[in-house]
Amino acid sequence: MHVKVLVTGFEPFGEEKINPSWEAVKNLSKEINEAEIIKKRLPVSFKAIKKKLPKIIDESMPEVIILTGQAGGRVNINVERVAINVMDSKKEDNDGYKPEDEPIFENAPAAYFSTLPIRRIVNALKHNKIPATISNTAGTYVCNTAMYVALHHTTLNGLNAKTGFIHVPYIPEQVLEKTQPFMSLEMIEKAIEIAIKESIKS
Ligand code: PCA
Repeated sequence: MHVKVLVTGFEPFGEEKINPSWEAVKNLSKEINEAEIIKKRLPVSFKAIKKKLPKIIDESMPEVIILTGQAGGRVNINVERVAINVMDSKKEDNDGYKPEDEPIFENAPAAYFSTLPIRRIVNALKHNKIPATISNTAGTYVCNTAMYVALHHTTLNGLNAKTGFIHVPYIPEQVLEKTQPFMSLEMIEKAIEIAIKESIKS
């Protein structure tokens, strides 16, 4: 069977000119281990994510959904375990919206666990000498919202898609003027490719 994998990265936000998640995703092959790779760039906007991401999922009907985003300051690949039903931000998103203690959806579950094989992905990354860890918080900014929206949508609609989120560190060109951890773009690309390969295994 022809497996489809939806892989997303984000547009830049804050002071940054680029977002390493999209830089890595856009360079992925169109086909990995015979799976079709569908790549999409997402807006850093709480409201746009709630509107657009379910549509993107319905249009592509993937078997696997891997969302990726930048986590400036994190030192390695973070495979997220959980998304929580909260939007809370100290900085405005790219639409100028700054929620405080707001639920993503009213009367919806407090949290969803990733349905990707997160432990297997981290082990495979380490096996390939890529520093990686399971992360127990995707934050409360737009990335957590994207992960929650995707899991809520697949759950409510009974879609059979393994779904989760991977945060990536800055790449070197972003840290020339700040003392922050980084990882090469090539290593991030390889990490996402490995995560895809592990996720399409049954
Ligand atoms: N990182 C942000 C949003 C977009 C991105 O790449 C986050 O961690 O929420």
